[in-house]
Amino acid sequence: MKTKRLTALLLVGILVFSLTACGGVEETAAPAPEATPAPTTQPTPEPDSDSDSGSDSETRKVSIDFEDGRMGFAVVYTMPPNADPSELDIVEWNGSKALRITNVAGQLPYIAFDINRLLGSRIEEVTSIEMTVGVEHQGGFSAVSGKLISWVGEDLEEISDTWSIFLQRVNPNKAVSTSVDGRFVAGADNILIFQMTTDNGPSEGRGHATLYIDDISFLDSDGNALIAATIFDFIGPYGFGGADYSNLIGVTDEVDLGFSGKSGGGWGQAVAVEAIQNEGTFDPAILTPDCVITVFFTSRTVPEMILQSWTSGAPMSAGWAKIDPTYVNDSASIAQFTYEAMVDAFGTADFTSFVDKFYVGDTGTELEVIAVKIGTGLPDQSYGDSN
Ligand SMILES: [Ca+2]
Repeated sequence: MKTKRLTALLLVGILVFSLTACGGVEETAAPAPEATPAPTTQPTPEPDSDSDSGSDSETRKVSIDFEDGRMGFAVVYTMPPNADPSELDIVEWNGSKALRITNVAGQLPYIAFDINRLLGSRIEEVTSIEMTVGVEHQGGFSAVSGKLISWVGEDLEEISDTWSIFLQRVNPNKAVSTSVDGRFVAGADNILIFQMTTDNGPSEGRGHATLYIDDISFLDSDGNALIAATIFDFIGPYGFGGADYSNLIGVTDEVDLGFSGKSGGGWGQAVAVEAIQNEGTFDPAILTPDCVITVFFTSRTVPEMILQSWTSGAPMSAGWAKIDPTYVNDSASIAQFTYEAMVDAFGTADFTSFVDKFYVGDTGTELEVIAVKIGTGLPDQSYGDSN
């Protein structure tokens, strides 16, 4: 496995060398024995003239090697319903320091990296990302796989590439994202998320995976790794709140309605579900006294809930009842809509007769609804304690 890593690094070196020395002539050169990636002997006329002189003129291969012990730029993302509240630390692994992800609740880890602060304005030069990923189970090897997800551009569009460790002899393996190619925008809170999506460990009796990440490379178009400023702590995009349950009331007997979706801003609807009387899956009978609908979302503005009616005799003349959330957490990633607010806006408590369609819509900026849950409100408790 060490040889594999070495070969990969050598290949990168050779590619960089052939690009700079031969002006872009590609060749599938066999890894020459101990080919020292000759520090450019001739003054190569570099096409990009304004790259930093001096400090990083030598070919870099790794942006983050964890040898400085810093990991504040990475956090565990716990908002998705299947997210594991994993623990992160830095340990000796495979001959050097690496980031360790220890499973806590048997769910799937999502680790977010603040690539915006790590790279600053040079984030826009990133054409691909690579990292070394290893897995450990109790009593043997089990396969794992996942995704490298990036939120790119001004609108934090989500794009992803898959990674896997299917065989013991390729553990560790490389996780690579090439779809990020030039799509990061500086200052737009773009982030990178490492996610595990499958873990064969539990079904093979080996428990949950412990994962290791090392040697993260943010590569530019020349194949050079950009310097990462590991001193900055993770801040992330507005609404990237994870388990921030501030301001929210408790909810008991909560169920996930299974609704999710995205809207592109401009008062669009991320979730639109017809009522069961219209062959849809939304049952208006669940809107009972004291119910609270809790919406988990990502957006720069707080979403609204809409109840629509086109049944004759409906109380609201407009046909739409727009409901603002009664409670929103500090990081604006979770909103709660109370029964009272629904009745107020809809004009009647007779939802079963009149609700034809249920929506969660944006209020002018792009919205992703991650989950919609309903349960009975416990105003005297906080959401974190009741769940
Ligand atoms: Ca290391």
